[in-house]
Amino acid sequence: MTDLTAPQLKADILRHLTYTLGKDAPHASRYDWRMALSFAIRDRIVEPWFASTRKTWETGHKRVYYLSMEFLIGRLLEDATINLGLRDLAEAAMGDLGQDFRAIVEDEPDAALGNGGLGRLAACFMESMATVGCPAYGYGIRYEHGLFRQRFEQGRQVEAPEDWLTQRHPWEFERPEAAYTIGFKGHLETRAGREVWVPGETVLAEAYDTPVIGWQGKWANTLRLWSAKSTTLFDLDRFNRGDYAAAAEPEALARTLSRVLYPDDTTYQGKELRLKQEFFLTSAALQDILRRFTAGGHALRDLPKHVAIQMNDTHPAIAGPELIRLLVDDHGMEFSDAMETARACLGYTNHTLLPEALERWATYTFGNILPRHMQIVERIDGWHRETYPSRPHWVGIVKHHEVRMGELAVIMSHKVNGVSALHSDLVKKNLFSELEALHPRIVNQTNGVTPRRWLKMCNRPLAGLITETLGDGWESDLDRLRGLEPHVGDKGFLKAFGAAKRQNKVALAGWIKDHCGVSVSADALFDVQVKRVHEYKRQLLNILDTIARYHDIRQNPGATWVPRVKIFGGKAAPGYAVAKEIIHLINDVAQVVNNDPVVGDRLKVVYPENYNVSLAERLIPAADLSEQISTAGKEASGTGNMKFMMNGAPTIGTLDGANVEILQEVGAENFFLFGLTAEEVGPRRANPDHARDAILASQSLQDVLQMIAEGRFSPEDPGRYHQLVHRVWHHDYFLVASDFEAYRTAQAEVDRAYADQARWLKMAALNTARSGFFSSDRTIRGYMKDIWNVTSAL
Ligand code: 26V
Repeated sequence: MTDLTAPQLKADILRHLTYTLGKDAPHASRYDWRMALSFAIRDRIVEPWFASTRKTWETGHKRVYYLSMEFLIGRLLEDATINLGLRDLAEAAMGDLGQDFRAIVEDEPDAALGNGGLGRLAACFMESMATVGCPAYGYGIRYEHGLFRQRFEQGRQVEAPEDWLTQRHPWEFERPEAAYTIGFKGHLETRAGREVWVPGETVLAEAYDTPVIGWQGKWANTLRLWSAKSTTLFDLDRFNRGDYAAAAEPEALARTLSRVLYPDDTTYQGKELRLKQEFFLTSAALQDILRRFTAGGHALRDLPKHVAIQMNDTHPAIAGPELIRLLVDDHGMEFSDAMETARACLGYTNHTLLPEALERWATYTFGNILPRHMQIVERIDGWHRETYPSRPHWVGIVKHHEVRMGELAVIMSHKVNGVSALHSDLVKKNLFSELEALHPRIVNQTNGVTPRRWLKMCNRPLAGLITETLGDGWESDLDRLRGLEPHVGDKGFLKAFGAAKRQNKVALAGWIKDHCGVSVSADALFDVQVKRVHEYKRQLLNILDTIARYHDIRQNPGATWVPRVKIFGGKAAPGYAVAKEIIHLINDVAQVVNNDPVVGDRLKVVYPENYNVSLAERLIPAADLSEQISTAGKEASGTGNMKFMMNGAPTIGTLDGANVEILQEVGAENFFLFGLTAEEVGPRRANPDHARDAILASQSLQDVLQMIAEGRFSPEDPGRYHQLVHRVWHHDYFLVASDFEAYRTAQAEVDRAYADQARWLKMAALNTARSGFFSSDRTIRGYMKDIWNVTSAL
């Protein structure tokens, strides 16, 4: 793996610069150099990739297929060099060529083919499956435009299209030979007693493969993304008649299917195009899976022995009916056998309990776009009703003229999993309790994150210290971090730990100065909340606390203050007005606080634009405090919380999602716990005066709301936040007011702990030392054993 030398790598880079890019070194741009380096690195992935594929074929090993509408990959260049053990060599080779490796790495656009947690989890899983040697394909859509770019104009979020594919994507291989026809609409005909679907529209799904290399290059899998092409290339008749725009219409229309990622992860809105995208991905994947399976010469009844298909949320839940359609209509299997076969292959992961995010399609829309599938869904529902006669009348897939994708996914799966212990419990007890009672199948797989990207790559100072202290090997055996525990009593170690954190903070301070125009001190406590902006995640609670702190500093500037930098990051769905208002408020508060001479370094507020994977890699290693403050019962797991923990940032958080398990691992003395529990939330809400009572009991909250209502942060438009303040008083569904005082108390405890640097560093180091459980390698091994029934091929 590392038998490559710097001169060889240099020669490879120059060869690609010359023969792949057609550029002479003196005239090469940074882009050219990045391409040349990427191709040279990619060359090193191809061998292990072929070897892995070959071995899987030869041994007939079971394969996992991970179906996801989102893969939030980020950049790939540095990640690939790290997993190949070539990072330092690549840096040296580029240096020899007069190029700055860091600048080259940062020239790569993020592949932002996802919204947030769900998509990033899929990316971490791909890396972990390759690391543990689980033969797998990821299937997704090759969106031309990923998640929108976010800018602020006078504090307001403005969206612009993202265009990662306008540059060449050096990691993928186009596979024109792997293309499938996907049908929509049309009608059904009965031929020889069988239903036949005659689609009214068709598009072509063409494959693009990206190899995913695991740690130390021992195994590589494939991420296969589908791009939509027209089945009829070009309308020559129209062209000849001079109607040039119309001639290109079929191509343009087909391509809309893979044009853009849906940017709304808050509310499901029965949009036809979304359903078509979901079917496009799913049908292409299943056709590909069956083609590969039959090429292996097996009988279709043996599918579950060789194939495990995981549905990442309900987005690909049409996989149940589509697999049945392919087995019955195309391969002549009996319906009941097809049911059994499909269910033995399929698994479903639930990622949210929020009712507004659960997918339901009007039977009208569903039946219009997928007439045969509508018929099959009804057949499945009937089968389920007959198989479980005790099924309550309100349970089922088709209800009130809607197809409920959650119920469909559960019924079609042999295993269903939640993503943290608490969440899985709630899925079992609330969301699917009746289905679970009829046929228990819900299990837990607590999420994880890949320590290669989220520690080794993004935090070189800390990773270096860990290797110095523990030696090599922790990267793929993260429980070894426990070996740091004996060192947290050692002053020298703590000092080095603090120095690593400080180095990251200094680097971030420089970046903030350059990109946000705000000077922050690296001595201040860096308090970070980065994630999608959602009411349930309660960025509002954080900014209200920030205002309270601002108010107190102004009242008493002479007191001893632990200086803080409040750092926010995250996008709001373009149509989510309340979330956008919260962003605006945070930016308005930043303006006032950062320019108040009374405050100085005691408090700063920064909100960099366009939070994405790359920015996360910059912020998380520099964080002192991790904000995980959702209303209990609402955050399925969280994965950012795990990244902060690994990077030595203690959490201030509620008992929600995986915070519960973080608290368990790290111990209460190293976690700032506050707030209502999931069980207390319901009864609290039942009191119609809950917000009013909480506000009247807190002078501080009254002052804060008063300041906002008076226009202290929007002097040019004093009424700007009247509605927002009104909502806190009268429609505080997420219990911001009820948790406010508890949050303030926890924040005061944070100040006290940070003021004692020896105590703080110990807490921080213990967070890293006890984060081993949150490696996605552990999660993937759990899926392999409990859901997929597949072993490592290594
Ligand atoms: C939902 C929807 C609704 C329909 C339209 C498009 C769309 C796109 C994405 C989503 C995803 C919402 C679910 C989600 O992202 N859940 C997050 O999953 C993370 C990984 O399991 C978990 O850590 C977070 O707590 C959870 O919010």
